[in-house]
Amino acid sequence: MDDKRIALLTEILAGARRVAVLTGAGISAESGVPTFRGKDGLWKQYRAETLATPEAFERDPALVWEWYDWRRGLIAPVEPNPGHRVLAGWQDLFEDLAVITQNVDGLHEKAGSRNVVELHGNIWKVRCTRDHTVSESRLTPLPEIPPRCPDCGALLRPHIVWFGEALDASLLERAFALTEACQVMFVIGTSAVVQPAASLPYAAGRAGAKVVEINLEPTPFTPRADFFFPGKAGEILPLLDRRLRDSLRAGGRDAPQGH
Ligand code: BJW
Repeated sequence: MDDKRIALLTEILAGARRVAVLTGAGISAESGVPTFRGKDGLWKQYRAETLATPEAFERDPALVWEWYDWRRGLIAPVEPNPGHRVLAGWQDLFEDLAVITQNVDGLHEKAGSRNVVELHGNIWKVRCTRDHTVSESRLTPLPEIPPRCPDCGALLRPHIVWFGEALDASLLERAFALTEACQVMFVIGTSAVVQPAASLPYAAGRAGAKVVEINLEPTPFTPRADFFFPGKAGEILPLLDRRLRDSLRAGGRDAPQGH
């Protein structure tokens, strides 16, 4: 990797207090969670419209739940990888470090990240279709498909944002507020095509933040990124982390300026 660019980014990070991170499926790929798009992505095997829309659920809730039950079984034993862990460690380096994730796998929290905005929901939560109560559900495999609300008997649905559904307004507002207040935004492992999340990096740039993208391949956002590091998040983040900590030590500091 280009040493000069890393040195420049390290200098910027060493002076930053507010950092926001937008993550997508790519950050969990090295933990063994399949991504959506791309050659091994879930949408190659399954059609989004038949599984990840409210219409699909109305048509065939059992089919949709079978797919989620399979994914829950796949994600349950999975551990966070070095990429997730570096981001959790950065909470102690920056005054404000927020992770805005499109992922539903809960791996940022499992790695120890505390300030996480889950834009698309969480696969370990279910919602009653009658009164919209959200509860945690970690049983895998599910004992009954489709599962029913223990209180009222109505169908439960995954607490996940499907295509055509609005994101939780307060979470989206928080994501934009964090984006517009940050000095540096990392955009990691997302194809940057699904709205409204895909608008966040542009909003960060417009608000004056430096935007750093890490991805195996360029995305529609790449031409607008201040830094683009091609490669695996689980390798690039630990490398940036080492360089940042070395530079802080060399400067006689163990945390960025502003602490
Ligand atoms: C690595 C790596 C490694 C791999 N290291 N990198 C036309 C224009 C604009 C918008 C629309 C439009 N038509 C329809 C829309 C709206 C639609 C949308 O954006 N569609 C686009 C696809 C065009 N959006 C919506 O419907 C949203 N809602 C909405 O707009 O509501 C409006 C509304 C308002 C008011 C009332 C009512 C409605 C909702 C979007 C919900 C998205 N949900 C999903 C699926 C949930 C199912 C589930 O998980 O069970 O969320 S879609 C799927 O995509 C999932 C993801 O969170 C999301 C983003 O994907 P992500 O994370 O970017 O993954 P991939 O696979 O795409 O990319 C992985 C990347 O990682 C790749 O780039 C790899 O290279 C990289 N990578 N390994 C680094 N090791």
